[in-house]
Amino acid sequence: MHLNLFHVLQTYSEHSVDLDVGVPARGLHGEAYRGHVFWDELFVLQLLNLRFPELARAVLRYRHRRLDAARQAAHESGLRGAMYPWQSASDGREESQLLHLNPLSGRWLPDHSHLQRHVGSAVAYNIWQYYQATGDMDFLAGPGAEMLLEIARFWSSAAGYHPARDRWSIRGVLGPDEYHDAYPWAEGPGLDDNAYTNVLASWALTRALDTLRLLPGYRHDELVERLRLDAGELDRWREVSRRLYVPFHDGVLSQFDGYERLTELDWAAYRGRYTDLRRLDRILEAEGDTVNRYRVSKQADALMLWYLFSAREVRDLLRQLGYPARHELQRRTTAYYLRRTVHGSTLSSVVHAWVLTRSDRRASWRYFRDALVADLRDGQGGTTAEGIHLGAMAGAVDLLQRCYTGLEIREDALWLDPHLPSALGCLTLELRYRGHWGVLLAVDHGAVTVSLRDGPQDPVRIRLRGTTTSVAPGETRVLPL
Ligand code: IFM
Repeated sequence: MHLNLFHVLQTYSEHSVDLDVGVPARGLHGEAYRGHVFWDELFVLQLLNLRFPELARAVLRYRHRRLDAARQAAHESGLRGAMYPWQSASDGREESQLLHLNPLSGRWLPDHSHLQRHVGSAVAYNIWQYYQATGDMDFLAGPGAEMLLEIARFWSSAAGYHPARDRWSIRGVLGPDEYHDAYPWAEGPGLDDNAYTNVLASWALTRALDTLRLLPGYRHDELVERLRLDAGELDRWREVSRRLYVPFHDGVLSQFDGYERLTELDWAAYRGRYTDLRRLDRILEAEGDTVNRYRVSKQADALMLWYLFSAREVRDLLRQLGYPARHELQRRTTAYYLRRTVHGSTLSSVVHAWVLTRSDRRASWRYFRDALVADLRDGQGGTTAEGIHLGAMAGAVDLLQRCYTGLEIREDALWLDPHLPSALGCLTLELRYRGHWGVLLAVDHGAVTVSLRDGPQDPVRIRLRGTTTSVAPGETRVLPL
């Protein structure tokens, strides 16, 4: 765990605060992906928000400096707002490759990964979480709001009305699962209504509207005028945020519309023939087939929703969209995709450890350990020499920080709901939260102890399983579980 944190802090330290630093997927440790920035900061910033918030803010400012490039990208695609690129480098343009090599077949193949449009939502999510952790209204009212509003504008313009369904759709995109880039029955690339993309777009639109309400009056008026936001556009945001289409099949979230038309892979046959299925896409292509035909995933996609949001929040998001999500949706969806996922990305272990915490603690612990040692053991097929997997390194530490403690920031309180794996006797953390330099949490199987360093700040409200306790600076409270 210390090594993981060390890797994160090798990339960032207080010396990076004033630098123009983003989150290259492989840290500053190697040349993989030519140092490109993807969406991996989604797995890194949640850790930094509660430990080194000024670093999280520096990374968000990096995105803000590239807002014009994202606006330009949207404009060139005939859309409005800001379209953050899937892969980018220093000038913020799209840098995704157009071809990639399958070493198994020796063929160069078209690469459509730039259609992963969900990066902007990751930026929006990070802005909101940073604001929740710090209460930094200067940032929210400044660069934060500008990015949030432009990202919301992008989603609203990317959504098209589907009259037969009386719903809005986002078509021609890819989700986080990079295996699927086209329908096997279609000529062109792109998939429709990726559940993760749509739910997050709805969330981003709602947060942008909330942000407008939160802004100080002068800043609200200035942004509305400068971005030329009128009532008609805001009405459309409201409408799209409530009526985006989300596909379901067999009582689970569908990764994208039409997923149920794909074929089941003969897993037993493939497991018999190959020892490692993580690059099933390459295996199938080399056999003259395509992974697009099958219900298989490289990494967590729909399940990302339960990584970013609590079960209750996912239910609320789906209900806002008019889908009466039941309690068992998470369990069923997790079991469904888990059976069909090969974890070809280290990020997948982080997400699965997270979503399995409550339903299968032992499995969660296994995935946690996979993420934790991914670079120590060079577990991703010899790729660590090209750079560490920063998202997995930070994500593994964050599993201890927020997942196993059940830590969330909601309604101006720290919510806790610990579910420690049995292998963990006790967890102690020192966090920063809204101006408090030392919120000490000690969590074991019987109690949570919260201590606040002395100082002039307001008390912190702790919500533990239905009870709210206020802890003042200098105070220690033991809260039994
Ligand atoms: O961003 C990730 C992606 O989700 C999976 N492939 C590697 C990328 C860079 O880490």
